[in-house]
This record gives sequence, C-alpha cells and structure tokens, in this order.
Amino acid sequence: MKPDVLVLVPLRPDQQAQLEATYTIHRLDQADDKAAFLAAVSDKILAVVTNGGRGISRAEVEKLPNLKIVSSSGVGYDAIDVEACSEHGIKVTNTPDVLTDDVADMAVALFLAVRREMIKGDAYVRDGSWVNKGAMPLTRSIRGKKVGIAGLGRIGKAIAARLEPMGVELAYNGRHEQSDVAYHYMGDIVAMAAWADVLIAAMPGGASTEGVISRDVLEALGPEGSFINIARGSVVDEAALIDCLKAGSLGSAGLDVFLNEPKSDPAFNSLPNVVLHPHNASGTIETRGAMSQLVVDNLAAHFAGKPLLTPIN
Ligand code: 8YV
Repeated sequence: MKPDVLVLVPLRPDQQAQLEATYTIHRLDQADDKAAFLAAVSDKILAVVTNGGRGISRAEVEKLPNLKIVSSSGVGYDAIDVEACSEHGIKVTNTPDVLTDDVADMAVALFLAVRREMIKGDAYVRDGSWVNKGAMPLTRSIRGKKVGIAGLGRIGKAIAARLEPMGVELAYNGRHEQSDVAYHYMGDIVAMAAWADVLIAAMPGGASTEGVISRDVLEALGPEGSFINIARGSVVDEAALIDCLKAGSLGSAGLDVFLNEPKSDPAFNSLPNVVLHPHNASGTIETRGAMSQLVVDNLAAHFAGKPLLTPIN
C-alpha cells in the first residue's frame, strides 16, 4: 500500500515522478472543485507537499485528521500555519541552504541593477538615446558605500560575503548581535537606514517582521538611498515605499517580492526608480531541483521512521 500524499503545489518533473512512483498522489492543485476533492480524500492523507508561497492554512490542516507531515519547498514558512501543525502533532519541513546562493545572487543582482541603473541602460541602447542624446548619465560607485542588511541569517550572510570583496562597508540589524560575526551590529533599524546607502531586507516573513521596513526607515535611507527586498513583501510598508519612491524621499528600490504577489501594485509600473522581479530569486533549474529533492527526501525519511533532514517544528 502506497501512502496517500496530497499535493498542493507540484514539484519539479523529476521529483514529481519520484513522488508518483512511491506514493498515491492526490493533486489538489488540479482539482476543479477543491472543496469536494478535499472532502473525498481527507481521511486518507498522511502527508502534504506544498511550497513557501502556497503554504497551508489552519482550516486546511484541520480538515486532514491523519496528516503527519507537511513537506514544503522553500526556506520561508510564513504561509504555513506551523502553530496549527504543531498543535496537531504534524511535522513541518522546509528547504534551507540549497537556495541560499541563488537568493544571495539575486540580492546582489538587484543591488547592482538599481545602483548602476542597468534597466535604464538597456533601454538607452534599445531606444536610440545613446545615438540621439549621447552618453548615458553617470551613476554611482558601489565601492565605499555603506550597506545595511536587515536579517543576518544564512541568506543575509551569503549576501554579505558577496558584497565584502566589492569594497562596501557592512552593518546588520536583527533581533540579536551575533558574536561570531565581524560586521557592525546596529540594533535600531532606523539608525541603520540613516547610516546606510543601501538597505537589503533578508529577514523571514510573518507577523514578527510585518512592516519593520516602515516609512521612517525608508525616509532615513533618503533620496540617495536604495532599498532591496528579497525577503517578503510583508516586511515593508508597501504604501509608504510607493509614496517615498514617488516623492523622491527614497532614491530607488529593487524588489523581488510584493505584498499581494503575484499581483504587484500597479503604481510600481510607472516608477522609473524601481527594478521589479517576479519573486524568482530561487528560480533556477538547479536550485528548484534541489529544493524539490529535499521535499522528497524529507518525506522519505518520515515514512522510513528516520530523523527528518530539515524540520522546523
Ligand atoms: C520560493 C521563497 O519561491 O524559499 C522561499 O522562502 O520565497 C522561494 O524560494 C517559494 O517558496 C516558492 O513559493
């Protein structure tokens, strides 16, 4: 008898094939009438496969009386009701580490795109401005600038490691100072923003970080400052971000994540001082494959009665 697994979001094809070979798969994502589909299979489901964006709600968890594990693709688990899972004795796993490099690369890419005006430069060549107006206006160096990282976890550290050889000065903000870190700790995020030329958000999402990048933070960064977000849309006051970018009280921004993604606020579309990316920092074939494999491997460990590879509760 193959255990019954409910798929909320499918894995990459190779890993989805592994799932189908090992388990009886129920594809909620493909069901037209999701409520009826869930009601019909709910008693059988022992495991759920989801991702960090889709997550799983308390209401869904409580419809699955025999659920024992939620295996999620993604390091962030703010969309998973972990409290509800823990209350019901359900283990939750995520996919840390395997995506760190790609996400850090994207932070640096957005940082460079924003500060060196890569998107404007691309348009400048394509639309003939280079011929008609002459050289593009000058931008600003990276070297010598001050960068504040909000959230110095695995991803924040990987971003710092990439920026260090570029000759920037680094500081970080977070709940605690870390004794094994050489960068300057700034406990007050507004003070860090006032100090920094660029602030990069790399903290987890969820209630504890909601809106921490406030209007005050953005205004402290100032007209020459840039805000980069590869964390979650929820960590920034998005209305304030749009206001500040419009007014020029914040210089520029590079965003991989949005409050109501995949619907980004249309106000962003007409702002020349923001670079937009569709929440795809971990979106490489290699990394999404590794994330999918970790989802499969956590499920395999669970059903073999072995320790989970990357549990979060
Ligand atoms: C994924 C992410 O795109 O890992 C995360 O927390 O945000 C991304 O890697 C996401 O989990 C997929 O929905």
